[in-house]
Amino acid sequence: MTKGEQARFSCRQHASWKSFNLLTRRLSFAAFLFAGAPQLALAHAIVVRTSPAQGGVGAEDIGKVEVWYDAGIRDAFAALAVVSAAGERVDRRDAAIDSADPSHVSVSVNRLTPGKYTVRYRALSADGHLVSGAWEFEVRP
Ligand SMILES: [Cu+2]
Repeated sequence: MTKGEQARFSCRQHASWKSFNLLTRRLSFAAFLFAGAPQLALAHAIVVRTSPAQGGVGAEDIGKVEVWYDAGIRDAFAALAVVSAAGERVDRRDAAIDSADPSHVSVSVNRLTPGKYTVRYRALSADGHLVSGAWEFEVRP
């Protein structure tokens, strides 16, 4: 199983647990406390904002690329990579979680030449599931 397949598998697994939690809410209060409460305490992170935005335009001297999740993520696997249309990595490989905001990850980039760029993100959310994906932006002359 590739990493991508594992991530998709995790998401499906998470979705079924979510449905399970919704079901337990409809059961009696005692049953909810017994079966549903422990899972509800762990949050599954999703991306809520990026800079530049998906499909947006960035300046040549943008300096950094950023992503915000809806909840804090775990340190270990936070990654952000910026790749040019030619497939070259243009970030400085220094992706880091903001010490003042654990839901914010940024990576610095060299001066960007005009063209299309893809940003790949990956993070481990508090519930232990891997969250990953990509978005694109463009630098215009
Ligand atoms: Cu999850």
